[in-house]
Parts: sequence; structure tokens; C-alpha cells
Amino acid sequence: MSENFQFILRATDGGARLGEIAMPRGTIRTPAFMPVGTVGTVKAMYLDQVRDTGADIILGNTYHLMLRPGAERVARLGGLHNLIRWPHPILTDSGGFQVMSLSGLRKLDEKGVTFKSHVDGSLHHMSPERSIEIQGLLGSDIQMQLDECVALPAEPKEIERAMELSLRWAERCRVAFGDQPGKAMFGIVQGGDIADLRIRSAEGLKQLDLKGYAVGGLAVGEPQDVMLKMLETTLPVLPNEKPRYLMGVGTPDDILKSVARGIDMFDCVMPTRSGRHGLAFTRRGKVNIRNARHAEDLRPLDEESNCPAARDYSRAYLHHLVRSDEALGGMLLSWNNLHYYQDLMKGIRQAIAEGRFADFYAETQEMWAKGDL
Ligand code: PRF
Repeated sequence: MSENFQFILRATDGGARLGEIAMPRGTIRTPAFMPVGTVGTVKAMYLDQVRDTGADIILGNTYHLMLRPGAERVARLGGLHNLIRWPHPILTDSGGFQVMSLSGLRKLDEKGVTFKSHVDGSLHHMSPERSIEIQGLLGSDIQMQLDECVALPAEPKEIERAMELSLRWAERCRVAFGDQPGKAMFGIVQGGDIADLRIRSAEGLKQLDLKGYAVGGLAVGEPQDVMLKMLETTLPVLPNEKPRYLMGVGTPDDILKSVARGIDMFDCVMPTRSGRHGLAFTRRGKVNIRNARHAEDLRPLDEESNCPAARDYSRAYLHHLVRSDEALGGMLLSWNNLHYYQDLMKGIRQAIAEGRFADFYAETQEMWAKGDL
């Protein structure tokens, strides 16, 4: 643990980086996967379980928490860590992206974004300063600037406008955040699928000398090779000695390929959301447990896993639970999936430490390609 926010790069292997973010609430081993705890819960999981899968940090959402239970209320309740009983680091997303994807009626201008709550239809305004204020009230350890993420494909002019606006908002967020020892505010690179815009965004953010940098605006409709190309364009511009976070990504394959290009942090709803829908991630790729072929299969998802959900429950039972819409089905598959993701990150970190990331990459891809047993 550290009194301050500190990123230590321990080793590199090709483009892949092994590191640690040390901060007062704990150390985050990178490359890291952050389970998504949108409304103050990693859905269908106990936080003790989340911790036991190997998570060092979880993510919360400004947008959801400001609407319900409300940022000031969370503060009165002793902050998010206290409320949800997670004493380890929490990163909060700023709200811009969720406003775009979830709320009805929204108006965006220089001042910020006005939107209609998806909970009760009420009108809200969020400026860059208010986003940082809310993240402070929640008690977030790593706060994100307010940005505008454009879904792809989009017109170049539109992508450029949103990128420039995000850059100006980054400056305002930095001023609003000030200097908070032990906490960090990250900037977010935008620029869609246009290399020049990505470079300008990254250069602009670099000048703000932030504690970390996220790459946003990807995995929003573009093919994977475009996303990877954008990482190859963007990452060399960002300072080597700061952590880099790829927002909202992704599949296990996206993660491996992005680590290879120098990403240190990820978050995604995929393991939990797809778990609730009956999709299991395993060493041998994805398994749709709803499929009729599992109905009388007494084998577990993966007898070699040390996750009880993967090792001790039959596919037949998981199939039955999911088909019956039982809560336990989603709980077990979310557990299996988060465990799988954290095992993948652990494997990645070990491989980088031992200078065999390329071999690990090839072996992991080979296992996925074999398919389910
Ligand atoms: N901006 C913010 N949060 C995000 C994104 C973004 O661009 C994405 C895009 N993949 C996910 N979450 N603030």
C-alpha cells in the first residue's frame, strides 16, 4: 500500500506491460480486469466472492449512482466503499458514456450534458465539474473525466467535434479535481477511428500531465482490427510511465490483443452480463449452457478450474437453472466467468513476468480454438 498514487512498471515483454498501481486503499496488479459494479453491486455476486476471484478494484457508475440512491446520500452514508462493503480501490466512470447509451432525451453543449433519467424521467444536468464533484462524493479512488463518446460509424466532423469537446472538458475536470494525494483522475482519449484525431487527443491530454490515461470511444461498433489499429496509433503518444485503461473492453481475445499493445486496465460487463444470460467462459472457449446438449451432461464446466462454480456443479444442473430462470443460474455463471477472466489476467501477468507472453498468447488461443469438450 502507498500513501500516494503510484504506478510502478515491473517488466515489459514486447508491447505487454506488467505493473502495479499502489494507492492507499490497495495495490492493483496490472494488467488488471475491473469487474463492473454499476449501481454499487457486481450483479449476482457477493463482493467477498468478487475479491476471491482475484479482483483488486471494481468499477462504479456516476450516472446510475447520482440518480439512485444519489451522490449526496451516498456521501451521508459514509461513501460508496462503506456502503457496499468494499474497502479496496474503486474506479468510477464519469457518466458521459452512460448518458449517451441509457438516458432518453439529452442535450449536449459546451457546459455539459442535460438528460432525462432512465429511472423516473426527471431532468438532470451534468457539467464536467459536477461529474468530478459526484465522483468525490462517492469517494472514488480513480475518477474519470467527463467525455463524449461517439458511436461508430460516424462522420469525421462529428468525431472531431466530440474529441475537441472532450479535451476541453478534460482540462476543466483536472482543475475541478485539483490535487488529491492518493487519488487519481484519468483523461480519456477520443477520436473515433481516425488516427490523426486520436494522436491529437492523446497529445492534448498528455500536456495536462494526468495520473493515468484511458482510451475511450472504442468497441462501439467498429471491427476489432480497427480498434487494435487505434491502440497502435494512440499508445505510443501516451507517456510510458502512466497506466493506460481501455474502457468497456472486452472479450478475452480483445484483452489478450490489447495487452500485447500495451494496455494495463480493462473493464467490461461481459463476464457478468453474459453469465446472467447463460453464457460461460472457459479455457476451451465459450459455452452456451442453455444448449440442449447440456441437459443430461453430468460433467462440470471445467474440472481443472479451482472455481467451485466451474468445478463442482454439473452442466445439467446449470442448464436446468438457466432454463428455469433461477437466480442461482446467473450467480454461478457470473462467478465462473469472473473467475475465468481473473485467471486469464493472472496468466497474462505471470507470462509477462517470465518473458513468455507470446507463448502464453499462442497457447491460450490454441485452447480456445479447440472448442468445448
Ligand atoms: N467513455 C467513457 N466510458 C466508456 C467509454 C467511453 O468512451 C466506453 C467506450 N468503449 C466504455 N465506457 N467515459
